[in-house]
Amino acid sequence: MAREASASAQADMKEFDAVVVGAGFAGMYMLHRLRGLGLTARVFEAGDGVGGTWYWNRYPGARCDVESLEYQYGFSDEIQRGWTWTERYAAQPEILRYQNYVADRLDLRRDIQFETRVTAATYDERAGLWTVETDRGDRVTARFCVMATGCLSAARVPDFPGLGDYEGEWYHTGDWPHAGVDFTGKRVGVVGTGSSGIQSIPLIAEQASHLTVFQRTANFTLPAGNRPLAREEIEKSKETLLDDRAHARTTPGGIICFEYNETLAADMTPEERYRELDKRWHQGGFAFLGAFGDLMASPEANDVAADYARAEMRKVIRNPAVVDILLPDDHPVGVKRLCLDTHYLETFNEPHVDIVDVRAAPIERITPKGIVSGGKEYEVDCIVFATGFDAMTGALNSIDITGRNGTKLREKWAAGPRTYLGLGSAGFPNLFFITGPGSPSVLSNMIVSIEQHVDWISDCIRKLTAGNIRSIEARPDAEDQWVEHVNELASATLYPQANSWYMGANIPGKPRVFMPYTGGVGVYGEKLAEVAAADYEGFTLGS
Ligand code: NA7
Repeated sequence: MAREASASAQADMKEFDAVVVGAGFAGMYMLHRLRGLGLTARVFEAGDGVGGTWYWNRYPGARCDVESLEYQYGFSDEIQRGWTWTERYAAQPEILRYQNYVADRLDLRRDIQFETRVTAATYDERAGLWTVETDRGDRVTARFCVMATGCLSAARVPDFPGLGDYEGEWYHTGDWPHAGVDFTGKRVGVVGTGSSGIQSIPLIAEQASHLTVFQRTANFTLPAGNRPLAREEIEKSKETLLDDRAHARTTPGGIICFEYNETLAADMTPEERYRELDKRWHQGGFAFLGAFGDLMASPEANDVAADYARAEMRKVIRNPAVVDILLPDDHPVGVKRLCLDTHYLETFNEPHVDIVDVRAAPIERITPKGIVSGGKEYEVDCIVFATGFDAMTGALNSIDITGRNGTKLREKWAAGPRTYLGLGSAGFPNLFFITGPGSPSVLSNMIVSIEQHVDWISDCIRKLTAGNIRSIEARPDAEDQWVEHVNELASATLYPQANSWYMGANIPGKPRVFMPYTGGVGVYGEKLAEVAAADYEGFTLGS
C-alpha cells in the first residue's frame, strides 16, 4: 500500500488505494479515516464544495430535524469543542458552515475533486481493482470503492407533461439556487408537503403575494420547538458529547435527547397515554413516536397517538374550509417521516394562502402559465417542487456500477436493493455503501449511522490490508438471509402501510420494498461487531 501522497503529487495520480464518491458527512469522515490508515484516497464530489445534503438543500427554512447537539461528528473531541451551535435545530447555512469548518480543520479539500460526478465504476477481477470514471473524463483505479452518495441525494421532479413549456421559473428544494430566490410579490405554487414543503411554505408565504400549495398526502406535523441554545447546555454538551455518542450508538435511533417508553399502550390507562403523548408532543421532535413501546407496531396504539396528533393539529387551523384537507387520515402516524414545523399549519390561516387537494384531483399538466389540477388552471409566476428524492437507491443506481462477471448493480437491484448489512452486495468485491439500504440509515440520526459504518469499513480495510487479503465480498446466502430479516422486521411494524419513500412508493415503477433496517442502531451495531469479530462472517475473503 502506498503511503499518503502529497497534495501536489496526488493531483496527477490515476491510482489510489481508495475512491470515495461524495463529500457529505459520510465522504468527509471516510476520507479522514482512510488517511489515518496511511492510504491514498480521492473523493469525487458533484458540488463545488463539501456538504452533500446540506450543500444542495438550500431552500428557505431548510433545517435538520435532529437536534444540533446530536447532529454533529462525535469522533473528535477537538473538533466538537471547537464548534458552537446556536439553535436547537440547526438551519442549513449553519450546518454547511460546520461542515466547512471540519473540512478546514482536517484539511480535507486537497483530496476532493469537486464539480465532478462519477458516472461508472467497474471491477476488474483479475487485477482486483475498481476503475472509476467521471463526467470530466477522469479514469482512476482503486482497490476499494466507497459509496458515500447519500440516501436523499437524487432529487426528483415528477414527470408532469408541459413543464418544458412553463414560462415562469421553477425550482426543486433539493437543488436550490445558491443565490437564493426572492418570491416578493409573486404568485407561487408549491407542490409537495413532506418535510421540505412543510419547512419552506411558511417562509415562502411571507414573501409571496399569493401561495397555492398542491398537496397529495396530508402529513403529520408537530411544532419543532426550535429556540436558541442556552450557553449552559452548549457547555455541558461539550463536556459530555463523546460519552453521549457512545450511549447514542446503543439506542434505537442514535439519539439520546429522549427515551423510548417501553410500556405497551394497552398496559397504560387513557390518562397515562394522554400524559405521555402530551409531554412528548410539546417537547418537540421525534420523542412523540416513543410514547408507547408498540406505537410503531400496533394499529390500536398508533391510532391513539394519531388521534392525539390530529386533535393538536386541528387546534391551530382556523380556516374550517381546509381542516379536512390538512389533517392526515390515510396512514398511521410515523410511518411517513414525521415532520417538524415552525408555523406551518398557521400559514393556512392567511388569506393569501390556498391549498389544493391533488389526491382528489391529481396534477394533470403544467401549462405556460401554471398548474392544472381537476380541470382547473392555477396561474403562478413560479413553481417550487418539494417533491422529494429517489431515496436510498437513486444515487447509487445513477452510476453504472459493474461488478464481477459483468454484473450490473442496477440490474441486480431491479426488484429492490439487495445488500448484506447495508454495507456490501454479493458480486461487488471491495465496494462499500455508507448507510446503504438494509441498514438503519434514514430511520436514525444519520451522523451516528455514518460514523458506525465508516468506523466498520475502516477497520475492515485495515485488517484486509494488514493480512494481505485482496478482497471482501458479501456471500449470496448471507445477503439473502439479511434481506429476508430486514423484510421480516419491517413487516412486524406499521411502516409498510404507507406510500412512503422508505418503500420507494413516491417513484412510479420503483419496486415497493421497505429499504431501511427497522431493528435500531444499537442492535444493528451489535450485529456489525459480531460479524467483524467472527472474521467477517457472511463475507468471502479473497486472497
Ligand atoms: P418527501 O418527504 O418525499 O415529500 C415529497 C412531497 O411531494 C410529498 O408530499 C409527496 O406526496 C409530494 N409529491 C411527490 N410527487 C408528487 C406528484 N406527482 N404530485 C403531487 N405531489 C407529489 O420529500 P422531502 O424533500 O419533503 O423530504 C425528504 C426527507 O428529507 C424528509 O423525510 C426528511 O428526512 C428530510 P406523497 O406523500 O408522495 O403523496
